[in-house]
Amino acid sequence: MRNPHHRAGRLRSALLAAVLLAGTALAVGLGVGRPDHAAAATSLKSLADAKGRDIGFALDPGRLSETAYRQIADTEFNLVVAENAMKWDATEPSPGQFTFGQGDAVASYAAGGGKKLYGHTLVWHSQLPNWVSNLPGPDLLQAMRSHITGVAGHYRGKVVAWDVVNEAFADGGSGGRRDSVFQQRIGDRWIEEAFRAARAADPAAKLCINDYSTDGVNAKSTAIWNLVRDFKARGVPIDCVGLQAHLIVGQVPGDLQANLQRFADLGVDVRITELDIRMPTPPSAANLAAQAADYKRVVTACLAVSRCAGVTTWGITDRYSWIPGVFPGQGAALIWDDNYQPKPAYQAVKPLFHELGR
Ligand code: 9MR
Repeated sequence: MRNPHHRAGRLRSALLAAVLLAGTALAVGLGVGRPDHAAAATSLKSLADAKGRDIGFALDPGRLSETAYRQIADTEFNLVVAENAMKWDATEPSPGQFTFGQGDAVASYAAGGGKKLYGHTLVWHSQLPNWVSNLPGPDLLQAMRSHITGVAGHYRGKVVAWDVVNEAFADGGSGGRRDSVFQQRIGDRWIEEAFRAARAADPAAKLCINDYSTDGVNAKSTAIWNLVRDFKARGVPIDCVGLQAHLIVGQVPGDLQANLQRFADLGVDVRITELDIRMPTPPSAANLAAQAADYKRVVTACLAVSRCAGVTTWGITDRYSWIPGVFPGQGAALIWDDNYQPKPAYQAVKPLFHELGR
């Protein structure tokens, strides 16, 4: 050191910085960080509200008793979807016996916080009770209609939109339907039967078809595009298409925006419904930075399409994400880490709602 005074000054600054850092860490640890109104003024929610777009998250109502979960849920999102609570196994575990306890917890959380409620999902081959899978064709159609009537009727006037049909198309390049019980026993018309029943049960809700690996232009997304075009031509009710966007870091399709736009051009709304972007765990700094750029790409693509209603992430914190359970060694896919700290992806997404859009 050429000048001892500079050295002492640097030491003092370093000490001060350390004290400030420790204080901040303590405050964050104690949950006494920014006052709520200051957080709210710069939240994703407030920025999305100002743009007229939705920023949503998949809610597990069992987690709301956790302070950090609740604080982020309250502050950062203007739309809520039930991660599991409104699925068939949760809402009609036995024939005609509807159980809405968990679903109602999600609905009342949304209503209490002035957030939109998104319905997920009326008909899906997964999380389907055995009694449904075992029905012969005519009974299955009847059971599907009455399930839709029961669930969409119960939430009538409360949901802005329903994923009426989830994951009905096959993986791979066939462009065909998934070989589900509905497809096998009812045939092609099962999807339109579901949409007609949903319209009758809740005429105000937007009715969506939702799927994964349909984010770019490919055989599967084109199969859905063809279905929407056909429904529009024949007057079968359909209002929106959900792209789940369960993505892998570094692999956001370059034609995501073009894909959103081609659906919008059919006269339906579009939405990113289940966004997460996974990577090997533990996450490297490079992958977290790449993930931030990827989140930015996805949100930017939505904001660039005026009929893109918004973006929903499939959870809040990496701690409770579905990914590690299904893809061992993968995770870190959301925008808050295991300890509820905002990740680079959070910082990357936030200004977009400010800068871009209609
Ligand atoms: O996140 C959900 C997880 O808790 C459930 O165990 C799982 C059961 O299949 O469903 C997960 O959510 C799925 C969503 O409902 C539809 N698209 C794929 C999601 C991730 O599997």
